[in-house]
Amino acid sequence: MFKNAIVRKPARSMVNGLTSASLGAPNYELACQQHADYVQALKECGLNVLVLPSEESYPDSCFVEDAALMTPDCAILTRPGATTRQGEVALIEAAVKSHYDAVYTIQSPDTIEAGDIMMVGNHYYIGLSDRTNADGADQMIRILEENGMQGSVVEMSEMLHLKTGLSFLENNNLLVCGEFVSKVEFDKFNRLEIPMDDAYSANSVWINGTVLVPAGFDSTVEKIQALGYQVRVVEMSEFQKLDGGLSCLSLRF
Ligand code: CIR
Repeated sequence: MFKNAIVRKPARSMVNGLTSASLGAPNYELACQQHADYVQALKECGLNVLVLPSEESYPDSCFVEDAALMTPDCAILTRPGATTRQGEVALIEAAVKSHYDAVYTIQSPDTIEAGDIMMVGNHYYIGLSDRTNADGADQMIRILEENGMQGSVVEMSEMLHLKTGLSFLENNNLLVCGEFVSKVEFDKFNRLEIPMDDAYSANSVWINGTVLVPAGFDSTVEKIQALGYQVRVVEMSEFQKLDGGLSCLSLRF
């Protein structure tokens, strides 16, 4: 069960955020409304939500998930592979330290973004993406092992982050999309395949028995409900324009 979440309000500068999508610039006012509803959804799932102020110097800073990994035993501040995002780590450090005694930091020059890390119980799958390199993953795995957890790497070549195309919904259920559909690493899971047309909804988030799903993906909602989960739909259009999914907007622990 998760008890807490940390989020950061979007900055007006989000219009200059990194993206590979061709969906146009986000509308800031609408993004703020969607963000407020996202916070409401986290609260409905029983979380205490710490809402950090917007940070204009960092257009992607609302995507807090990438700057830290929160485990039950310790937190690890990352070192993003996107150089324009590296300063986000210092910005979130105090909030992370306010919740954890043990806080580690990934050291330069290695890089890792926590959007590439999927927690499955005590095990952490780490995608080797354009943002996360093998040395960054090794550092992370060493820290996890020192703290009684394990990690393993997943080769990837198409998606932005590991969790862009994968979501663990607990009870062995895993949403899989695109390059992850046929990966042997995930054979042991009950895989729910998300077709490429619905790829954005492969980033859904399990929180205490409820699954947050982005609006507009009815067939994903039906698949998840058929497994017995409650679903809470969240409008995400303005964050999708920046390649940001539901998981990216919060740290949950
Ligand atoms: C970026 O490209 O870094 C942001 N525009 C989106 C980050 C999405 N984060 C995530 O998937 N964990």
